[in-house]
Amino acid sequence: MQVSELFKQSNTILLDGGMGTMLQAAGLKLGARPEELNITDPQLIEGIHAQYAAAGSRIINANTFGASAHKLAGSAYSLEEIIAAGIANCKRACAPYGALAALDVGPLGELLEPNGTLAFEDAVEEYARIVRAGAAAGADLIFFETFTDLYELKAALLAARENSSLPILASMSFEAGGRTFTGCTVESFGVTARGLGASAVGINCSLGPKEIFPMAKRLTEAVPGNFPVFVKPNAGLPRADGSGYDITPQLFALEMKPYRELNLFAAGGCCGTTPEFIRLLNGVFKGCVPGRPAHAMPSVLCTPMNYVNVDGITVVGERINPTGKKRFQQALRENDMNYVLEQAVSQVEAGAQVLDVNVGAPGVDEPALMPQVVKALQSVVSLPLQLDSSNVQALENGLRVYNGKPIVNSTNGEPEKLRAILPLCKKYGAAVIGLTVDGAGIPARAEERVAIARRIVSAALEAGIPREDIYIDCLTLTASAQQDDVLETLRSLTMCKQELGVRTVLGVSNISFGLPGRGVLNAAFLTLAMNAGLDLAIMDPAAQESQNAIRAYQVLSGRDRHSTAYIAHFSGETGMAAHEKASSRADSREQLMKAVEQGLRG
Ligand code: THG
Repeated sequence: MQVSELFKQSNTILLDGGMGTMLQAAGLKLGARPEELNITDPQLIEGIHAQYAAAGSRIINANTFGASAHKLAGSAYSLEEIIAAGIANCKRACAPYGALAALDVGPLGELLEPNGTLAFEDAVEEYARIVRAGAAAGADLIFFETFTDLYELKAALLAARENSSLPILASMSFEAGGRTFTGCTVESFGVTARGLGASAVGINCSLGPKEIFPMAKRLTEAVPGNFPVFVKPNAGLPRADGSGYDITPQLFALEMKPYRELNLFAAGGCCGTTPEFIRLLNGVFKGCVPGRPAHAMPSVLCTPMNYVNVDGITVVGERINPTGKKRFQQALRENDMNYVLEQAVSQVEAGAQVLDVNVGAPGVDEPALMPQVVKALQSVVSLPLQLDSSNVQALENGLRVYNGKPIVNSTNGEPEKLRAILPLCKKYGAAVIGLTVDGAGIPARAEERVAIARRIVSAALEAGIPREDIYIDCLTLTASAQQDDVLETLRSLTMCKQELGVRTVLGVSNISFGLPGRGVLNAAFLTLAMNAGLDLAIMDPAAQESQNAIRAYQVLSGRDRHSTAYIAHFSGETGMAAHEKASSRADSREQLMKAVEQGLRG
């Protein structure tokens, strides 16, 4: 098979099975570095690869899983020597069968910040070294597997994209509850890895086919129908006596049958599986066609633990923004993260679903501060972030360290802006907001704003950003100064949604500048905007009139079925219930502030 044909197969292809299992059977001592065998016993390694190729594996993973600088510390061989030998062994075994040789890459064996001490850019550099060695040795593709930290996978994916043009298969390991050891969900993995340029996403290790199946199904639903998905389950669960895994090749094949309906790109085995397991999969996947029907893709923003499906009104907290606030500007100049984190925590409590992050102020080194603030926020709150900056370098620095899929609030319809921002959003897998303003200012009429939106949308699509990740802001003007434009903004919003099929966003509070009773106007405008099709509302989440407008709208639009959320909220506002609610809010506030302190220390 040619690499260029990898994703054009008409049948689900087979991956290989366990390497460790085979090496132990061949007498490898526990504690020995299996990767050194690439040099000390190449025939043994080539022979195992060849057994898999003969069993039908079309992609064979080289014996390079643990070839990281940290894990090889003290070895007589360099990382480059071990990888070169590993790829060479694998290629020799693949050649007679036309199989592809993958550079197999696992976690580095060091914990990344903030859980450990390895800095993100150092992790990128370690992976870059591995990728360069694999590419130089002639690997056909890169296989990242058994990751449990999404942040580490991001470092690996960036390194792969920046140092090779090889296809990348990315696979994480999940516990029975559908989260990795560090808490990452299947959906956050699928969405984030796809955004960062993985060619295929998969699940391997930890569990057997039966346990992995529901997670694999979720993974297929989190990515487009034509996006390749694969699995490599273990041979069941480890036996209690430590004597290996609990299912036979036959039972493994039986448990793999349901996967046919997921129309996977590829399937194989992990710990405990042998060539016999793979051989029996030929029958299981015979005639199984990869790729599922297209399904409407949700607009998703996420962090490892939190997945926001922007379907209907979503609240973006606006308060991490120093504009016009002396105290906030001073905090940023003094690098007072605690101040920023308090703004974050209070907005989480008030019900924000996404947080806008703007750290631009006079005397602030925005490119240096943005990533610091993003990291500090992500160590304390799990909400997705909206990176808000007109400084392209600040934006890239923030995007680089962000863990998950963010949204960028930075561009308008000016061509040079679009040229700078859209490739960044594409590279880092971010959604993007485009404002309907260009060099000539904000057009008064809806048709002209839609014309700018149309240019933004086609530039974004051309840059490779999927339509569901494109958000248009038709711009809230002030009712006091531009009364006739209020309804024009909403008319253009509806047109953008209907004609361009994109999501919409508005900063709500602009509407009321210069008028009294601002909360009333904000809430009324928000209601009109929701009815016009608003998806993201940038607002103060603590503004009760606006939050109540959302609660009411969810009832009136039929989204809050049987008014359940509405009733729960308002019945809690009376008598003892209100008192208890207030004190439980105080408790959770205390917990959050503790987390803030820990986040700062850690
Ligand atoms: N569209 C997009 N992005 C935006 C806006 C928009 N970003 C900036 C702004 N508009 C939305 N963000 C804020 C942030 C803070 C405040 C208002 C909007 C704010 N306002 C106080 C007020 O309304 O009185 C003033 C400061 C205070 O004292 O609290 O804080 O439209 N895409």
